[in-house]
Order: sequence, then C-alpha cells, then structure tokens
Amino acid sequence: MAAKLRAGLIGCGFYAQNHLHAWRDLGAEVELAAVCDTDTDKAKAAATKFAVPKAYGDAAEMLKAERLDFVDIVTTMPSHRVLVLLAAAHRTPVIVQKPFAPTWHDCVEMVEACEKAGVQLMVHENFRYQSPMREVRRIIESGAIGDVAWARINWRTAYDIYAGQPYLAKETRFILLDIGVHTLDLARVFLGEVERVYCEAQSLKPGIAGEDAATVTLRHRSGAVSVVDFSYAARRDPDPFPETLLEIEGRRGSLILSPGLELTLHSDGRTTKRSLRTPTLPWTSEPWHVSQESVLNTQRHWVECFKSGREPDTSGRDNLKTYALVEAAYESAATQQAVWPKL
Ligand code: NAD
Ligand code: 89Y
Repeated sequence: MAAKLRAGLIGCGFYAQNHLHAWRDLGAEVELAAVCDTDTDKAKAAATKFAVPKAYGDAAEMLKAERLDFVDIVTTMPSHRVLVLLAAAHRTPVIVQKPFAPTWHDCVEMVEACEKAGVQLMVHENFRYQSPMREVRRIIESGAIGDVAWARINWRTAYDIYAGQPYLAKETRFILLDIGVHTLDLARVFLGEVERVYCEAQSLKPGIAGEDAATVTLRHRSGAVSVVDFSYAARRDPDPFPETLLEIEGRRGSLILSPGLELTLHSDGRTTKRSLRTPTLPWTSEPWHVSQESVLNTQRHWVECFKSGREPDTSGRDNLKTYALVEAAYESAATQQAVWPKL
C-alpha cells in the first residue's frame, strides 16, 4: 500500500473548516500532519476537532519542523504571497485559496517562484469542480448543444456573507476578486479564452469599501459572447445563494440552469429536465452544500494530479488567465473602454 501524503494546512478560519472535513474524507490517501494559524487558539481547536497531531502558530516554524508532501493555504489573500514563497523555498508543493493575491505582480511572482523551485502550485478555484458545473461542462463537450455562441453566467444574492466573512466589507477591490474570479473562470471553461472585456461595476450597499456588483461582457476568441454578472445586493425571491446560474446557447440547442439547480436541456428540438443537485455529505448542509462539496472535489483533483505528476487544471499558471480577466474588468470599469486581457 502506498504511503499517505503528509499535508500541512495553514489558516484555520471560517472556510478552512470545509478543507479540514474534506481532507478527513480523503484520509485513505492524505494524512493531515499539522495545522497552523497565527491565532493559536484556532490552530489548537482545529487540531483537537480533526485529530491532527501538531498545531503551530507560525508557518515558517511548521515548514522547518515537519516533513510535508504539500501545504494547503486557507488564509485570506494578503498573506498568500509570503506563504507561497515560503513553501517554494522549502520545495513544498502548495495549494492556495482564491483570490490568488491582491495584485497581478504578486500572482506572477508566486507562479515563477514555484516553477523555479520545481513544485506544483494549484489555486483552490473550486467553482469549476462543483458537481453541477462539471456536468454542464460534460454536456457542452458532448456536443449536445453544438458550438456555444452565447452565454449568461450569473451569481446574484443578498445573503449576508459579511457575517461569516467580515473582511469582505473592507476590500477596495471586492466582488470582482471575490466572485468574479470564480464566474470568469467558468466563462473560460465553458466558452474558451477571451479576447475582449467590458465591465460596469457598482457599489450598492452603504458603508462597504469596494464594488459589490458587476456586469462583465466578454468576447471569446471563438466568436462567442458571454455576460457574466454578479451581485451581493440582489434582493431576489428565491435567493439562489450560493448557486451559479446559467443560460448557454449553442448551434444545436441550449442549456438553462435555474434556481434550485434545475437543468433544462434543449437539444435538436427535444427538451429534457432534471435536477443537478447532489445529496448532502455528513458534514455539508444547505445552502452551502454545493460549495462545500466542491472543496472535496478540488482536493481530490489535487491528489490525483499529485500522484500522476500532472499539472492541476487550476494551476497557478492557469489561474493567471482568469486573474487577467479580473484585471481587465477593473481597467474597463475605470476607463469605460473595452480592454484586451494581458493573457
Ligand atoms: P478567515 O479570516 O476566517 O480565516 C483565515 C485564517 O487565516 C484566520 O484564522 C487567520 O488568523 C489565519 N491567518 C492569516 N494569516 C496567517 C498566516 N500568515 N499564517 C497562518 N495563519 C494565518 O478567512 P476565510 O473566510 O476562511 O477565508 C480564507 C480564504 O478562503 C479567503 O481567501 C477567501 O476568499 C477564501 N474563501 C473561498 C471560498 C471558496 O468558495 N473558494 C469561500 C469562502 C472563502
Ligand atoms: O467568498 C465567496 C466565495 O468564494 O464563494 C462564496 C463566498 O464564500 C461568499 O460569497
């Protein structure tokens, strides 16, 4: 039997609870050897709850003391650059949560440092690993709706995300980095790489520092056009949080994903309807289930790639292409011009 991979997790806050559960589910292949948080109470609490042998308050100390096959960084983005460069210096492969970093320069530096060190770097860009998004991708790739000509990818809610993630209210570059990274990544997955970007951003909730709504129009290299829109100030009934909803039109048909993850597939004049919901896991619950389950799918993808030596689909290098769309969207919103992304 192959030895288990020894992992270290850095950042034991709100979303890391899902990572901890998912690593436990992957326990046949991965052993969580250590956890770390600058808030040592959180590190100790995670170690106790998930039976992790060691808890650290300093990532440098953890990497020096432990023999780890990889680290999983679940801190907020200001710390990502320092932590990824630390892992690269220890020649330790690394997963880092989205958003990759506050600036383009930081993202490039992390990608180059890991490439130079010869270690894999994966961004935990989990939306494309959500079960419904995987199924939609499979349908598109099967040719059932033909070549895609147009799509709308939307993520709109008024769910109180500030309760669990209070730091979001202080981000001057807010929803384009928080949700734009996910939905623009899906636009690349479903319609291919992007030639041109136009964006209108809005700041709707009083008292927040950045934009909490944006509408982005993309011209894809294939000639397809997509509208990617997202808002944290959309008062809807039902509120679809945290579902990504879709309208995708191809030359042979269309695919609509409605609230409740209800799929309507229209192909060559024939229509079928079915649910893309998946059953909850012992540690997931609605409304977060679709997000929580994707953490497990993302980590499983990492383990499979690790074992086969393959570059993960959401490698740091791949994520630069998504981040370039975010940068282009910010530039477009500021200049009121269409912008050609850097990559
Ligand atoms: P959080 O503030 O609740 O947790 C972050 C933890 O990291 C804190 O406990 C903090 O003490 C710790 N930390 C910060 N710097 C550290 C360092 N240098 N070393 C060790 N520990 C450090 O934040 P969160 O809401 O859990 O978000 C974490 C990341 O997860 C963010 O980047 C966020 O965008 C992302 N996130 C992703 C999804 C998703 O669907 N992919 C959902 C929610 C959050
Ligand atoms: O931060 C966001 C994300 O990445 O997915 C959902 C979220 O946690 C809140 O909207």
